[in-house]
Amino acid sequence: MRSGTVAVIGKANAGKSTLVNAMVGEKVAIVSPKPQTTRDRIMGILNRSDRQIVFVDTPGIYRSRNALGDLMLRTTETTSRDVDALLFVHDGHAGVREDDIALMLKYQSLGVPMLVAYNKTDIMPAERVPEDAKRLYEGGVEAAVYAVSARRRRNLGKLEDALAAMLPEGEPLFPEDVISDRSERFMIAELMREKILLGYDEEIPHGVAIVVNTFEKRENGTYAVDLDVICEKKNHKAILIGKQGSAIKETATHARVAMEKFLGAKVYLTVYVKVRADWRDKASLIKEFGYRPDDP
Ligand SMILES: Nc1nc2c(ncn2[C@@H]2O[C@H](COP(=O)(O)OP(=O)(O)OP(=O)(O)O)[C@@H](O)[C@H]2O)c(=O)[nH]1
Ligand SMILES: [Mg+2]
Repeated sequence: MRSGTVAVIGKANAGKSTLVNAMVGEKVAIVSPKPQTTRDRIMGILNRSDRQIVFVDTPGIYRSRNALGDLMLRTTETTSRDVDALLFVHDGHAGVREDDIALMLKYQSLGVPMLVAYNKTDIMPAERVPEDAKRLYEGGVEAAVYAVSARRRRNLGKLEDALAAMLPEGEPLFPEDVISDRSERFMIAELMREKILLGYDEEIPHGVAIVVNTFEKRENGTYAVDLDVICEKKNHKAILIGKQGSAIKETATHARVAMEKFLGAKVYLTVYVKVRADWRDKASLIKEFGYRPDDP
């Protein structure tokens, strides 16, 4: 039995969370077209009779502009040092730039075995893949490059086999029926954040945190969920709510449907929008809203 941990790292929006979900076969991490979707490390666990691969999804590498961003980058840094292997996800569609190579070299230098997943091959000309791979090798990247499409689940079997071969022999780290280290409560908050990422322009979702006040399973099997959408500014609150509450109502409906799918039961969802000025630069509020990635 091969078993171990694989940190999934790379620039923001490269498709790390999409790839982890595709490999695990279940949605363990939210996905959106906006960079900085993932804020925390999230384990997604792939179980087979001969292997257990514990993927650790991480916040994408992005220029930080606040204390939350700093924390996210630190999370990725510390996670990368403490795993059996690294899977560097590259957005092939965006091309290969000097800073991509520099980033790969930086992680390669940690001395942890590394593979590159060259992602999004479904939306680019096939002939570019070998050209780009050559540029990476000429730039000093030593890791094997796997051309994949996380969205179309292309070439993932080969990548999985290559990752498993990098892991130590040993007992599984988690029971076989576990697919994530995160609670249902966490996922509920994340699904709300995902729908906000999808529904509003960038500056709004990046300043949003979700606080779940109530997450309760009732006797009849339904769930009661009561949550706060925290934003940074008064005018953001107005945009989030929309005319006569229309915007937040629509977003909450999308979120409720996603929560019902995830929990397999009916959900009664209540949402309030609140302002906590510039919380992303206030350590105590960052912590209060659940971002404590430095904790074990
Ligand atoms: N066409 C295509 N799009 C993809 C693929 N993989 C991911 N995407 C899209 O890329 C966007 C970003 O995906 P995520 O999985 O959220 O990316 P991420 O690397 O986790 O991003 P952060 O959490 O912000 O660092 C989403 O719109 C995905 O649907 C792929 O293989 N092909
Ligand atoms: Mg992500």
